[in-house]
Amino acid sequence: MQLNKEQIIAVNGSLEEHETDFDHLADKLTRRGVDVGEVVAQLAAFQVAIPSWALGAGGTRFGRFSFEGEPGSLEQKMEDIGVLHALTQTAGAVSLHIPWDTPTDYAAVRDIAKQNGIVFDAVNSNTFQDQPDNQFSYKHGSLANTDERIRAQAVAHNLEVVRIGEQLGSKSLTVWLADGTSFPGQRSFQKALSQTEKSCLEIYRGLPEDWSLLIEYKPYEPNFYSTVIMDWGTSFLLANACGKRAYTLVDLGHHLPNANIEQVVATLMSKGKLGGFHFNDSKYGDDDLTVGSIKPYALFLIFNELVYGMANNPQNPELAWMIDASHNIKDPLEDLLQSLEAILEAYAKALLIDQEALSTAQLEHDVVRCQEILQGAFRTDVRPLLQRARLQGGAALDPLSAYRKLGVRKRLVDERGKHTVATGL
Ligand SMILES: [Mn+2]
Repeated sequence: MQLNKEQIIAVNGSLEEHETDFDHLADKLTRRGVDVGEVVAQLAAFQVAIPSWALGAGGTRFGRFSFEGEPGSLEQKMEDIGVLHALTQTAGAVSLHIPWDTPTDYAAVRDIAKQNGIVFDAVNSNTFQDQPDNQFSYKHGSLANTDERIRAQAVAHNLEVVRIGEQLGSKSLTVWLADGTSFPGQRSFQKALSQTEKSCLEIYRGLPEDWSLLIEYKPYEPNFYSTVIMDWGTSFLLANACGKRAYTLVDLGHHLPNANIEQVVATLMSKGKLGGFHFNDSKYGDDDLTVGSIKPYALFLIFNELVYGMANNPQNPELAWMIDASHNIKDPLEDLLQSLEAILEAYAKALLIDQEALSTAQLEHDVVRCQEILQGAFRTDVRPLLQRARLQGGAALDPLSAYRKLGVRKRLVDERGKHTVATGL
């Protein structure tokens, strides 16, 4: 299924209310010294990759409730991302998970991507599950395993993922390791870390010259006593050990409660080592909830550091942005539309922060003024700016309402049936 511009323009209807709202906001912001056209252009340029595993209903460790009309193949997943991109003009990339979404027909997959204006972002490897064709099990670890043959198998899998990505135009590999222990004494921390470093280096040396390695971290789960790459510091030291094209990847849900993620972002960007970013939201742990559904102010503060870093840290590469969320009670496409909206809202609000005034207030130790500047930007209803950015690209005024008015889910169920199941968690 593909949405065309005519359908979207028709469902947008009258733009009168939008124009009134936009003009009012633009006047206000212009008086505050904001270059509104520039903000809209930055919003329009912002693209977030959709992971191939987020198009179906997510699972929990207790069960999975299927959602009707789920994509049953990679081609159908790409079509779903095409729908998101047509509605928002923000979802112009896909991040593939191998082996869940290994292409069988590369030409067909490249074709669908082209038709829908989608590029291939970072590819993701999987050594946290055993695959049917694996000789050895990852039960006791992969890149950090005590057994050299198992480490070699895990390194070979990562390089195989790179070969797949190369055929699609990807330029980076994301490694997230489940390796760790669930009980004290189970493994030597030092040996596990040193094996991981060696394995990462082997992967890094196998990358094409224009590829990057993104190293993700997470404090716990599936192991509950220790994880080898548990925090940004461990990821950072592994990235440094590998070389200049290896970076840390921050996933919002991969921190212990109350971690100051905005400070982590600032530190990594100042060192030129933040390579990728995974969006989601959480209340307790790696909950993978819709972006902005729990802590929108924290997301805004993180975006403040990202915006500052993008403007002031030329040593840091362009970031690979991705939504990494998945759960089991919403229509996955509606969920992703909500996430995309929340990401752009936080980004827009961060772009409104008067950095010069903030810097002055900081120098004057005017703590109250610092807070007023941040919260003034946060309290602004920026939705007319998001609407304007979308309308300029031929997307929907209100993507979620357009999705419902166009009856997308019903059409997908008619096409695919009620009982298809998407690969993924
Ligand atoms: Mn992630």
